[in-house]
Amino acid sequence: MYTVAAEPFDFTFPAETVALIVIDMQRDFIEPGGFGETLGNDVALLEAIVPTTAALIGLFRRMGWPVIHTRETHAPDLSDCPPAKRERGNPALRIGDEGSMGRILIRGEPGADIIEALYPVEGEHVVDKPGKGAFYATPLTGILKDLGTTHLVFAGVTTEVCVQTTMREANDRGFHNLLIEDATESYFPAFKQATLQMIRAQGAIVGWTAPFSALEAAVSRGDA
Ligand code: C5J
Repeated sequence: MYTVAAEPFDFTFPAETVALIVIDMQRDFIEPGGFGETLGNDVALLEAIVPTTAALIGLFRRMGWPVIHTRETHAPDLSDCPPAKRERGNPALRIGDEGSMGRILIRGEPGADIIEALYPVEGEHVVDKPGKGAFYATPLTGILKDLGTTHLVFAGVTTEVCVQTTMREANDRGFHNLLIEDATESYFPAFKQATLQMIRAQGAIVGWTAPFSALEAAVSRGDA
């Protein structure tokens, strides 16, 4: 078992059954001109976690542990995008509209793809999800079952929306969840901090949180 100095207490995981889920590190959320910016957000905040997230993915790849990427995307005909989602609010551009990186959050469009710095390599699963949670209407449950996964490490954006929703879904399905604090971000720093607190409250009610350095240190100490 590897032991990570985490909050609210140590997170232990077996090498054989751990997997990393990187949530929605897509151009539409992180790069100027994408969906995130059309909603009025400062996308630079999200870009800041790219180096740590790259290091985290690199660690899993070196260890030979599975890496799963998710993308929040919809079919070109929007058949998997409920009007309640598309029509919500007053954004400059809605899901499916033509933006500077193609149609917003549409599968196959440049903006819906994962940013170059974190691009999946051959053999890594990429899960397209129409909702905020990665378990809803996706093959993720089957992928994790086939891998034999019991423990999940999380990274990605945004902390309080797709990351937190997926962690709660995973928690209800019996997974042990660790969120890497400096590999997740929100357009609203206060929401990120509140989410970290919510996740680890009441004795890790949803999961654990730790900085990437704590995971690195655990891996350096080795399996014990
Ligand atoms: C949002 C996400 N925030 N990936 N999506 O709409 O968190």
